[in-house]
Amino acid sequence: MSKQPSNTVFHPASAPDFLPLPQLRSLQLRRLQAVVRRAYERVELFRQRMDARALTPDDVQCLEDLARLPFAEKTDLRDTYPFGLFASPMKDIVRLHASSGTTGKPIVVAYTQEDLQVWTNVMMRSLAACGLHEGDIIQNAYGYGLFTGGLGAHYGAEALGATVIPISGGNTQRQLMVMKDFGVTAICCTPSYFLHLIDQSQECGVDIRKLPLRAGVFGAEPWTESMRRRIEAESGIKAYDIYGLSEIVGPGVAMECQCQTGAHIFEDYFYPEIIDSKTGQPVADGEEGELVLTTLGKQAMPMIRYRTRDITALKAERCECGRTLRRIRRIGRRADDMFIIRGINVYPSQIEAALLEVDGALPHYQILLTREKGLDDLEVQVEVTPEVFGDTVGALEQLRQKVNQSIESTIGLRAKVRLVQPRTIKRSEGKAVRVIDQRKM
Ligand code: DLL
Repeated sequence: MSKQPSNTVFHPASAPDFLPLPQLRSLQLRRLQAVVRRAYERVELFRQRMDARALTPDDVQCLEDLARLPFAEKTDLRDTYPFGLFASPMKDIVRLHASSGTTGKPIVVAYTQEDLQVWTNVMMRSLAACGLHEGDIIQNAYGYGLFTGGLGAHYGAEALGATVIPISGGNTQRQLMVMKDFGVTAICCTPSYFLHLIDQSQECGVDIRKLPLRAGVFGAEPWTESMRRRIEAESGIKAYDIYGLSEIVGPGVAMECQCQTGAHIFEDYFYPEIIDSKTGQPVADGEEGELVLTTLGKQAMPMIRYRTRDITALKAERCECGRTLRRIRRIGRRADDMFIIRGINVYPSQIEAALLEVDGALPHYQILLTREKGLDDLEVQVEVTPEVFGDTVGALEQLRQKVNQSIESTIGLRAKVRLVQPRTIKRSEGKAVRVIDQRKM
C-alpha cells in the first residue's frame, strides 16, 4: 500500500489556532484575569506570594501585568505535596496524575471534568495539526497510568474520531505486529522508542516503509533535527514534535503543524513567557531562555508563571500554515539536572535518595546513560563501604540487589547497578559530575 499524502484540510476543532491576534489577546486577558483570581482566592501559596508583593487580582489589567506576578516552581508542588495547590474540592476532581519530583515523592496533578475537556481539546487540535483525522488508526504507545502521555493522547485521538489502539509502551514485537496487521496510520510514542521499533523491525521482518504508517507524534523527551531526519529516512513517515508537561496539563501544550518548524503553543489555554533563568527577567524577543507557562483555563490546579526549566525561544513570526499561535524552538536542554530516560523523568537527587536508603552504599555515585539499538540504558555506579567490599561475593551481590530494588521503587525504572570500591569515582573540585550522557541523538 502506498503512503497517503497528509490531509491539509483543516479540522473544525483547529479553528482557535487561527484566531486573529487581537481576538486571541483579548481572550487570553479575560482568561488570565479569571485564573489569577481563582488561584488567589483558592490557593494559599499563590495568595501569600501575591500578598507579599502587595498585589491583588485587580492588578492584572493587561497581559503585560502578568510579569509582575511571582513565579511558581516544581519545589512548590513538592512542598505542598500531595494536594496543597488544588483549587477545587476533591468532589470536583475526577482525575489525578503524577510525575517525578526532585526527590523521592512524585508531584501530583489534578483535573476537573472541565479540565479534561480542555486537555482533550488541545490534544485533538495537536493531532489535527499534523494532519490526522477521522479514519486514521492511531497506535498509542505512550505509557498509560500515572504518566500523562497515554491517556492524554488517547482522549484526543478519540475526540478526533480516529481509531485508537491503546497498546501502551513496551513489548516491541507485539507493537510491530499490531502496526502491520491493524493497518496503523499514525503512532504516538517517544522518539527514542520509535527508533527502537525501527531497529527491531528489520529483525522481525517488518518493513515500516511499506506499511500505511505515515505520521509519528513524538515527544516527552528532547530530540534533535538530525534524529528527525533519521526517523523520516528510515521509516518513510513524517515525524512531528509534541511538547507538554504534567504540571501544565500533560501532552498538548504545544504541537508542530505540517510545516515542522517548531511547535505551536495552544496559547488560548497556555500563556508563554521566556525568561533568563538566572535573573528571572524576560529576555528580548526571540532570544533563548527558560519557558514559563501560565494556564489560562485550568480549574483544579491553576499554574501562574510556572518555571518549566525547559530552554527554548519563542518564534512570533507567522507560520506558513496560517496559525496565529506562536511557536517554540525545539527544546534541547533544561536549566536543571533532570534527564529523561525511556520517557521517564529522573533527577540525580532521586537516585541519591534511593542509594542512601541502603546500608553499605556510599553517596558517591555516577549515572551513565547510553543508547543501544534506539533504547536507552541507565547504569548507576556506586561506591560501597570497604567492609562490604571485603565481604563475600554473595554479600556483595545481595547489596547490589538491594540498591537495584531501591532505585527501581524510587524512579520506576530498572537500572544496571555496578558496585565499586571506595574512591573509584572521580571526585570533582566543583559541582560533582553525576550524569554522563553518552546517548547520541
Ligand atoms: O512528558 C508529557 C508528554 C507526554 C509530552 C507525551 C509529550 C508527549 P512530564 O512527564 O511531566 O510530561 O515531563 C515533562 O518532559 O518539562 C520537558 O523537559 C520534557 N519534554 C516533554 N516533551 C518534550 C519535547 C510529559 N517534545 C518534561 N521535547 C518537560 C523536549 C520534552 N522535551
